[in-house]
Amino acid sequence: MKQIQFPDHFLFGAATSAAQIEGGALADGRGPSIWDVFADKSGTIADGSNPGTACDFYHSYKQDIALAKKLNLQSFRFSFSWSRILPEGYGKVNQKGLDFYKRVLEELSRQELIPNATIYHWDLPQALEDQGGWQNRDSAEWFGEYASLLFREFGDQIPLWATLNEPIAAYVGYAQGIFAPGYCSERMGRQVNHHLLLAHGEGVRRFREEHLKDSRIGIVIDIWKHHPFRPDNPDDCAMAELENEKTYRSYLHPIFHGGYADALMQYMEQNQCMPEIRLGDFERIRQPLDFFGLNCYNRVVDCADPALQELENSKKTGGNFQDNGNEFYPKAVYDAVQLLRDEYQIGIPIYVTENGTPGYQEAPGMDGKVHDQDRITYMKGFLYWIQKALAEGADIRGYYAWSLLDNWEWNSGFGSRYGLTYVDFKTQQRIIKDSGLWYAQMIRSKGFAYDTPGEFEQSRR
Ligand code: IFM
Repeated sequence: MKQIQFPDHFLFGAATSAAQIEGGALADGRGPSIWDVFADKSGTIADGSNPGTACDFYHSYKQDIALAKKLNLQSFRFSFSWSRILPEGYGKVNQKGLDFYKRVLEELSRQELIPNATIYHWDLPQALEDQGGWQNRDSAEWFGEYASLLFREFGDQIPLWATLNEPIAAYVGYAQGIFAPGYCSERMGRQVNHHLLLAHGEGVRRFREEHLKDSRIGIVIDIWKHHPFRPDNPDDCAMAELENEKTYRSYLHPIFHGGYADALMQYMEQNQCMPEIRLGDFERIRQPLDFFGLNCYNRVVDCADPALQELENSKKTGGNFQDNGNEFYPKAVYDAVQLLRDEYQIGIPIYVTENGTPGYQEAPGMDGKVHDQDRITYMKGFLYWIQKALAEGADIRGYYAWSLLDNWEWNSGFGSRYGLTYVDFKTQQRIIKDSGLWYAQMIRSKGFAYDTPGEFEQSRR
């Protein structure tokens, strides 16, 4: 047996987001978000559900924070619901909304859990969407006002702040139609991306204005690196390369290099989807950051031949595919860290702010327990590669499992369970899964034993 050991100061936690766990959609003056409205349109959510109740964290936050403590978590990652605090998106503040987060922060402090807060995790107030949402260039100002309010109310109590979580979700919502608000225009998608980047820059600028002594700010971006299915096939390689540009690099480049990469500019020109970019925009976007939040779940394999791709997709069982049909490729996190270090020379600490895998048929067995061995294997694999990057000098400071609880998984509804804890959405009963028990034990000893590196190192695609 071999042993993986993390340094004492390495932070372990779990991540959540407001729209996915809180519920209380109509409670105490909250305004609707784009996801409340989108979910109520027919055919948008796989099981026809909406986030109205979700895990009812709005009412059960005390028990859930106690649960996080029971799992030995050191940090709790959550997001603020913009429309709970500013139902109209700006202007009049809903004091009851602020009070809820005060209570959550008090409870985290009582349980000695370090708060890690995201300002925006996909749930734009519908009132702002009614004014064009992220398509409106004013969105950067709206976001700035909201962020300043949070910094003034909670600044010092939160050591880790992130402006945005996975800005690509807005692109999916405006360009691909499968996320809220449900538009299908590449041009809109590229424009909203640009506005989210401006909002991010504005949020960081506002943060610096507050001179918070013990708090740091960053952004959370998901890196799903695209690989060619046939590495010696030029079409597959070109396809993967372009996808890398269109996805995570479209954020990393402006944030760290102060502009869009040539390949993306060319793509946007050729496809008539160039966003309106004003003089000075990239200076606003490229603000020095204190840390980088990396969300990493997997890689994507691209094949230019649709028939071959389909054949490949149909083989997704056994081998290095998990029972949920996803490829087991834990090296994805190592690749992402390398990319941040080599291509972007980021030079700031990295936190892995999300990592997890869904179960579609998970339910308690006859013994009342949830045996999710695949999830344990998945986490071990990613932690193995994180440890390897650390050993090679990467400055990775922490790891957050996605997620503390099964929750409302956006357009997949309740059918896609990512939790360390099983949630019965009818009774709101919680059952810690085997993965939660394993994680708690792993955190206690800051490490785990494994058989051979081969378990995690091979890609048997
Ligand atoms: O549930 C989402 C989360 O909101 C953002 N990152 C990916 C998770 C799993 O799909």
